[in-house]
Amino acid sequence: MNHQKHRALFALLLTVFLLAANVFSGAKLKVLADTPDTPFSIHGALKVDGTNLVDSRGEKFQLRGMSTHGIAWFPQYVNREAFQTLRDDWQVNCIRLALYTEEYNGYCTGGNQDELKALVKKGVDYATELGMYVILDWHVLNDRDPNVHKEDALKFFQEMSALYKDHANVLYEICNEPNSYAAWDSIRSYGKEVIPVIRANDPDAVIIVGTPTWSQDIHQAAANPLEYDNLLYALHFYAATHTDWLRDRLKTCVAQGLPVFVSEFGTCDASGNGGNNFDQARQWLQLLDEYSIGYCCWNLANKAESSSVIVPECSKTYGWSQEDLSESGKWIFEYFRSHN
Ligand code: IDC
Repeated sequence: MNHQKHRALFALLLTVFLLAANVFSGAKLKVLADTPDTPFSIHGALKVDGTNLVDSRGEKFQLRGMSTHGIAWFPQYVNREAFQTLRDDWQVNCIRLALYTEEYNGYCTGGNQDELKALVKKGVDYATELGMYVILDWHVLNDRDPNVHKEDALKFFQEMSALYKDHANVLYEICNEPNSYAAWDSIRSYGKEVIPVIRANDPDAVIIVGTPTWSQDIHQAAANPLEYDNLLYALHFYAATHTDWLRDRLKTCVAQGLPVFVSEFGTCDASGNGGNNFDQARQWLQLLDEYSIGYCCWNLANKAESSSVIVPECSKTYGWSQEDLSESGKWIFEYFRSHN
């Protein structure tokens, strides 16, 4: 037998062996990653245990990732090479796909829903192929109260959870940042409608719930949490705006038993475009590391704003080098890499 045939036979036997190993171990063959050592192949399905997110072995697990900007505005960064750059160079394990609901071309305000969903699906496919975790972020912001577009949310999450019920690397974030008049009661009642729709398809899904005042009022959720398991409550910070007082709130809520996830943070101020405060950002991330709380950085785009990690002059959509990164980009790149 020649060399090529040998190799083909070996590959075939290996595939049969791996499939059999999966079947006999009773493991659900959820995601086929392209290389054996990916975040997902190592950590598998996640779940919430007390205040911790844990991996399939029950060990504390921290999601660390980048959030896209609004995918309607910056679709070019939803590409496989970008995610691979983030996984391999930046050493992150998670991508958050931000789907604005209300802003210009938002999903519920004139955006092409089919195209936006196709983009979300591409994002999930790439993350899945690369063995990364991926968060579907229903990016409530200008709509303030998630109930404003509840019907669309129910349809979106019904469709996505049916599609991804076997993808244990997919997490659902049901309302980015309720704000102004949107009280916890109102968010809670929205959760009581949306969560069961997801869980009917995907009973074990980890679901992230936004909290009042741009996802800062986690204490309101702690006082009256939703009665489901596998939930994480969102706390967002922007380092030049939110400091000790919000970190103290985090400590108090965790002590009360609330599972928290920082699905979005910035090193700058809350406008997304002020000066960076790296000293505060470091204090935040060190605290989150100490608590094993995960976080995603805002944002993967080259918009002319300080929270964008790529400089406006750079049109590369992957494989960025240091000079392609903004000040915040360089800082967070270093922070992510310092973990390995
Ligand atoms: C900002 C973007 C900005 C965009 C604006 C739209 O950075 O380019 O024009 O949204 O309203 C959040 C939000 C997030 C914001 C970000 C910065 O979740 O959508 O992005 N921010 O303002 N919460 C606190 C800050």
